[in-house]
Amino acid sequence: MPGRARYQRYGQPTGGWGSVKSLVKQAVKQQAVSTSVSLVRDHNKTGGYMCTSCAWTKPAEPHLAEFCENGAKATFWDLTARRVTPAFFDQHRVSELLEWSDHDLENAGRLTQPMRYDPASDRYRPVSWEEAFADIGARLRDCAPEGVIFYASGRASLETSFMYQLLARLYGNNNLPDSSNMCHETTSVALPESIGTPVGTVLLEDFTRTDCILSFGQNVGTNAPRLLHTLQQVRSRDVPIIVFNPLRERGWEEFVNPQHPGQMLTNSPTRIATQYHQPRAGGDIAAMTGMAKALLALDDDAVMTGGRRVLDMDFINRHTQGFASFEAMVRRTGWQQIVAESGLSQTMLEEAARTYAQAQAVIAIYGMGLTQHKLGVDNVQMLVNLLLMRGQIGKPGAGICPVRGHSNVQGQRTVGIAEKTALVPLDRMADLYGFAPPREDGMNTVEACEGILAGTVSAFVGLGGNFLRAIPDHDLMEKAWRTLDLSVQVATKLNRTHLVTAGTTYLLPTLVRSEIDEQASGPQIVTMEDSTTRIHASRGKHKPASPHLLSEPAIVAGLAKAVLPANPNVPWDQWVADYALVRDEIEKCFPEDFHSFNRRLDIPGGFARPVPARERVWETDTGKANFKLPRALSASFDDGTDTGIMRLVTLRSNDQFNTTIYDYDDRLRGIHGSRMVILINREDRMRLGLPDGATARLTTAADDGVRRSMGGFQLIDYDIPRGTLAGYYPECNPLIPLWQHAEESKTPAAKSVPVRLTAE
Ligand SMILES: Nc1nc2c(c(=O)[nH]1)N[C@H]1C(S)=C(S)[C@@H](COP(=O)(O)OP(=O)(O)OC[C@H]3O[C@@H](n4cnc5c(=O)[nH]c(N)nc54)[C@H](O)[C@@H]3O)O[C@H]1N2
Ligand SMILES: Nc1nc2c(c(=O)[nH]1)N[C@H]1C(S)=C(S)[C@@H](COP(=O)(O)OP(=O)(O)OC[C@H]3O[C@@H](n4cnc5c(=O)[nH]c(N)nc54)[C@H](O)[C@@H]3O)O[C@H]1N2
Ligand SMILES: [Mo]
Repeated sequence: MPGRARYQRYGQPTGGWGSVKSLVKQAVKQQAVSTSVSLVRDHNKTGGYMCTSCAWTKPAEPHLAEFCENGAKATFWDLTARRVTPAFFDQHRVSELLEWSDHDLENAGRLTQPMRYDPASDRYRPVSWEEAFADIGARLRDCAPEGVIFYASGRASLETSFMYQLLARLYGNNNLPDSSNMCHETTSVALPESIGTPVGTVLLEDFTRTDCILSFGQNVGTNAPRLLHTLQQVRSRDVPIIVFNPLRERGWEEFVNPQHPGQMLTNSPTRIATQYHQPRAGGDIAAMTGMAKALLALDDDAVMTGGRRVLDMDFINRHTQGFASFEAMVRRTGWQQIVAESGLSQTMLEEAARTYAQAQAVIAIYGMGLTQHKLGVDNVQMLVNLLLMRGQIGKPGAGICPVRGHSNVQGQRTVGIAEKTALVPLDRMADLYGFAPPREDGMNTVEACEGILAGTVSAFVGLGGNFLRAIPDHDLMEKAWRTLDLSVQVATKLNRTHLVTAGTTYLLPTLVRSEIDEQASGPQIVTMEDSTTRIHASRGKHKPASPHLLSEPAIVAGLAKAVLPANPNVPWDQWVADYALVRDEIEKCFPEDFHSFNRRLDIPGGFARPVPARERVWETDTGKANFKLPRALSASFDDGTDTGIMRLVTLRSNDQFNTTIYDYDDRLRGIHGSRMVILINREDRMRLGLPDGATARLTTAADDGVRRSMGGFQLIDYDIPRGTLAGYYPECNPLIPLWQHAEESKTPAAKSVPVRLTAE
């Protein structure tokens, strides 16, 4: 059990021996050391399985070992020898398990059998698959379809996801929220308006051609560490990398490649960021406006002196719309305001702009630091504006690069897991499967939560994930969850969402991706889409954790057959027997993306879906790339007038994957032993009159009549801008009001929660 946190700044580079030590510790803890050989042979390799951790792309020519510290941890965590059997549930009542931490619950091991909650004994009891499906089917048939949610966390394969969305639509709704709603939904709303595509434009090969990288609000060392291999190569060409992040994240500072014996022996790191700017949380629109202003000034000089233009006027004139009003807005905005909102000096922003202006091919990388704000959409569109000024989209070595989260979160959207009907080829599905698909938009994550709170949702089916821990307003949501009639959770490990029980609650355990998925036609292949739109095949290699597990496609089919009338156009059993048939259906529904799907499975490095913006074809309302005006300079909910309000950033540690907590070491930030910490600028702490290491309470500054307050946080003096605080997700989620989400995308604003800090 964690106690007090110890903090000592981590002076070592990312990767290196620290990384090796950390993953060996996990391998031993999970009794999964024997899987290490396969890790080298099969992980992210053609013919092997694709990592379940992040969505970063897998190269055509992999490294000898194509994995990172955190991918290896995720794999050990999946292939652990520990088991949660029916005997475990005999020993532990659900009310007892509710006291366990997120770490301890998942650390208990892999679920082995389908279970149903028995309220009389307060225990989960084993149930046969037949009985579970039949009962769930009968209950769902009794529900009004519009009150049932089909949630998906972004891990399930393209095959499972396709079947799952079809199940929801045949059942009668488009209630298909997914983890993307809490994540890069902001990207999916912002990019189509700007450049006519919901996904990034950059491919891995662009990194070999780029001569400048901008990075905003993404923590590469922890959340997409294999990207560091690429960045290291980029840096070996002396390419500048400009980072904007309130925290100095080690991954952006220095990296020693554990797969590079020379570097390991000498411990001589590669410096990654060449400029590191620390804006305040929510200060990026202002920072980017400052860079745009500096670019205009450099361009004015060039025009005056007859030098080389900084703006790409040819691109702007031929390919974009809205530049004049964008330019006017930037010229109108004063430096004083920019500096105040961003927390960065004019000199710093001019320096960043000068480096950007000198480059010919620029990639902009970003993550949750941009998407999880009130004006998250404006954040992303502002970054696109910066690129458009210099024609940096749709040419080799350049483009916009959102780094996605879950390993198939982007792909789930591609094959129809979407609550928005406009994103799905419903007419084609109607023809293919002979039914009338529901035409009304379904609920996204926030709307599903609102429905649960309002009592209009009666049942929740979760294909993976830990919904109740991942969403905002935990306390309100847990209470409301108990009023659901039915909760069905398809999962690999036990988590808190499984323990907050509904009228009827089922736990349906499934295979992990690295396990062999044997069906009637033999071992199966599944596919997923990475952050750069490349589709990869994955073949499990390990013996399943239990003989009772079903694959995700088999579970979806089992539910579908139990709830839906038979339909000769949807042969669920045949699909489960041979997933190649599901890929044929995906190809029929999405022919542009998936032509010759089964024949392209093993292209090294995957095959890329077409992205029109890569070819400078802009599928927007204007037929051009649109400059979009930000609505304000601050992306946050608080307007900065009350100095008592600080902005809380909620973060992932180096020892977690979302709500899965591997351990209590955030090595790269130097924090060990506890996650109940708040990182604070020393001056802020002194201003509040609090001693170093004091225990503090955070209270959300929102006047909606709900008190959201948490104590027991240990303060740590940290290199963080004044007015910005940082704490861990999901521990801090009770502080986030459900209604504080990004406008338009409804992504919860987890990166600048307005809070007040007091002593305890
Ligand atoms: N090992 C591991 N890998 C993961 C995950 C994991 O939990 N563990 N999660 C996966 C998922 S689902 C996702 S979505 C991704 C998430 O990966 P990231 O996008 O990296 O998300 P976060 O860790 O939430 O934080 C991002 C960074 O944004 C910075 N930041 C916060 N506020 C601001 C701001 O206002 N402006 C700027 N410029 N920066 C800001 C934070 O300091 C932090 O470094 O990673 C995926 N990969
Ligand atoms: N405050 C705050 N809140 C956030 C965020 C934040 O940065 N700050 N980030 C948000 C983001 S970006 C995301 S993506 C969400 C994540 O939200 P989710 O995707 O819902 O949560 P995870 O923690 O990834 O889910 C972990 C559970 O998934 C199950 N699981 C693991 N592998 C598999 C599998 O292969 N199949 C199945 N069926 N189940 C599996 C296990 O039972 C495990 O307990 O959280 C969001 N919430
Ligand atoms: Mo995510």
